[in-house]
Amino acid sequence: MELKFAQSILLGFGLKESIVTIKKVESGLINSTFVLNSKTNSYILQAINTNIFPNYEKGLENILTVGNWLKSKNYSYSFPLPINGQYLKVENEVWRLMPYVKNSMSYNRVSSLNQVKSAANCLGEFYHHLSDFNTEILSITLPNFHNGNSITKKFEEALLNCDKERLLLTKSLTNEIVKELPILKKWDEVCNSLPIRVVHYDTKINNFLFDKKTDEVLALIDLDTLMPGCVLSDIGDMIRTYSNPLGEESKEIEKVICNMEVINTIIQAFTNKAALQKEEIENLFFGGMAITLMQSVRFLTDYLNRDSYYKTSYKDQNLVRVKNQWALYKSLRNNLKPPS
Ligand code: GN1
Ligand code: MG
Repeated sequence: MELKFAQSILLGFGLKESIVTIKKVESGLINSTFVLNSKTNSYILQAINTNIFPNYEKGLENILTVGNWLKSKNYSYSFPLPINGQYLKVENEVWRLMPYVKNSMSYNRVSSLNQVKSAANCLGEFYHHLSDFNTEILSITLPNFHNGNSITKKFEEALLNCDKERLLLTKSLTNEIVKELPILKKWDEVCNSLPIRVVHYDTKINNFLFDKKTDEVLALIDLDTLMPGCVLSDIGDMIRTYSNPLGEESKEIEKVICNMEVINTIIQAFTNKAALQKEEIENLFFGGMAITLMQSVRFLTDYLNRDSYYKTSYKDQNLVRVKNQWALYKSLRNNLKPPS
């Protein structure tokens, strides 16, 4: 990104500081993210992928409504809101600017149980403060986002219409994954039987910001998917990403084995803070397993569709992601029993 362009966006948000440096943030598979530094302040500038988030205006309303609620509840973490409560449209692109959370950093994989506990505490407090929030005032900005049936259908369509070379290359893996699809059906049944809550829907490890000095969580960020849903989506994505010792991009597939100590820590810390119902607690393990399978199917669908959804930086990256998630799923399945 050119300095001149970033400067004009900043001005569009009414800020007259001079930008000194711009750094592209490489994590995140959907939006494009940059850190802007002026002499006195730092900002996060993001271009929203409007193909994937066509309802971004409603999404912004969700973010502001939940942000204001949490402010009134003394939530102990940062919840960085878009500056001016607005997005800026420039030549068909939609931009938002946010304050940079000072002294923060993120991880793609876990390196201590303290990080796990700190993140689960943060999510637990989020659920605690939002337990009496009326979810009906939020918009469903991504209909069927974690719906097992809809994800299965998209996968089956891809199997019919996809790149035949890629299909051939993934034949045995695809067959194995197809055999597990009933788990996604079970997922829908379980989720439909649980209370509707405010769900972040993207609680993967690199969406938690940690304090560079203390290694405690400062914020849970990336709020485009904030909408009504079921707690298993969030605890499931935490289990999926925190229990994976190497992170979702690792090519060392044989080393991708879930860490049960991490999973038990997540569940214990989370349930200590968030007052959940018995049926929710009973299904937290299952949530991790089902979300990991769902992510295997989503990456495989995108691989078959020639990488049209997730950003990739090398050939067959989505296939590596599928293999990684599938290995994690199998190790979870060995440890966790789906509900009967
Ligand atoms: C996407 O944008 P990002 O990287 O935070 C995806 C998540 C997946 C994740 C996998 C809207 O999240 O659902 O779990 O990639 N977001 C959307 O890394 O599809
Ligand atoms: Mg996201």
